[in-house]
Amino acid sequence: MKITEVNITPIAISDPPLLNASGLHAPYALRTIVELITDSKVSGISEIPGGEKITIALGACRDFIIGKDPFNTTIILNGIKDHFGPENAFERGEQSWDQRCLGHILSAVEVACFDIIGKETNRPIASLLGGIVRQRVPFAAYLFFKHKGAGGELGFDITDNETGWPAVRQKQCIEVKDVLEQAVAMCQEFGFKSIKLKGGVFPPEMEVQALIELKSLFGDSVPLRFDPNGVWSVETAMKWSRQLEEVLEYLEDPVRGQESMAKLKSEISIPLATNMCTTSFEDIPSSIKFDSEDIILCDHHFWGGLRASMEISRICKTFGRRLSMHSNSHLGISLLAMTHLGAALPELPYALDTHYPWQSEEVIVGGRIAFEDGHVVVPREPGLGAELDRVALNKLHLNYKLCGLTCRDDEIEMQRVEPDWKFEAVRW
Ligand code: GKR
Ligand code: MG
Repeated sequence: MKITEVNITPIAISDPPLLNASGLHAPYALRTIVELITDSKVSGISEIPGGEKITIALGACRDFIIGKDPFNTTIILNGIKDHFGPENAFERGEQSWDQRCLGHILSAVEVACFDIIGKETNRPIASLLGGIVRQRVPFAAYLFFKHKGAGGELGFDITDNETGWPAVRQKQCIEVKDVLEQAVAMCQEFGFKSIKLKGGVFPPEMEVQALIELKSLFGDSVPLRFDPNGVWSVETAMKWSRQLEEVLEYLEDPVRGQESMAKLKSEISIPLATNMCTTSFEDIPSSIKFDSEDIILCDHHFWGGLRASMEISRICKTFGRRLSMHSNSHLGISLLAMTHLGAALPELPYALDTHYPWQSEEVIVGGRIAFEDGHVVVPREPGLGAELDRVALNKLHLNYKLCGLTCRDDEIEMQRVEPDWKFEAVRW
């Protein structure tokens, strides 16, 4: 079997004006859909963060993919790694999201190959990762401070007369009471049993107050996490963490860098998690040396694929860390890949992050994926368990061409609303 076609389609999906330490989400989030087609006409698909840089880099990989057997994934990925050379941790950048390219590309190619292998062997991807350990994978409610709107061309996708999550999703969220309303609506709609609040937007006292009120509203049965994306100083984090000791399940990237995380970790009892300071295999030796976190937030899009994520899970176990999962704005192909990984991981101590409820479109046949009591049911169909909806793909590709965005830049978007706003790596 040989891969004969590589189709790379950049798309733009509606994204609400969510706030984070890097600024404001633009009306569209950029994703890239990759499709590999074999000489026997089997198609394998994947989804990764998008933009011009990714599209160009993926295009440069065609020669390492065309003519190769998708079952020889390691050989294909090694060719790509050799071509690009190593990416260092510095290239991740200071923003809340990972700005590297190589991990994304490896993940795109690997997931699409696995989709093909699954179809050829009549097995779901989770089976190829060691088997289905759990039939349903739990996800968490991911709360955001935000401006009014749902993103996209119109800015809104329903009238103000709606109620429940469809209405709350479009509402402004800038006060503690709004956070509580958003949490209730999202948990009621999707059945989530864990909550994460994205912080780093307002001064710590306000965000900590929101967490304390969430805790008293939901009680101990709904674990809470909080993520200010590294914009607190160590002193600020020491001060405010004390108030969160009985409130949080874990605290995600309160401060920047492994050494600062380690300093904080030695002083407080809340478990610390990261998707900012230990973000690749190269970071593991210094993570162990400094003892910088308790939990690594893996993301197959950034760590180089599903098998790499299984490896990080083993490393976590070896070095006394636990694994949780990170997300960015995404559609169903990514959600399904995360679900297969979640189904196959030997241990899954935490519900996975997902931005999916904030999105409204889909690119797979059958439309939006349903959450069942806060879980996604692991597909039993071969491969990922989804096929491309080509009409939707064309429409979202047209969005990409028309929206004028070539990369994510939350600072520029924020400056459209607050012209003097500037990104600061450490703000409080
Ligand atoms: O979507 O604004 C966002 C998040 O801040 C995202 O960029 C982060 O990568 O969710 C992510 C995180 O856990 O840091
Ligand atoms: Mg994070």
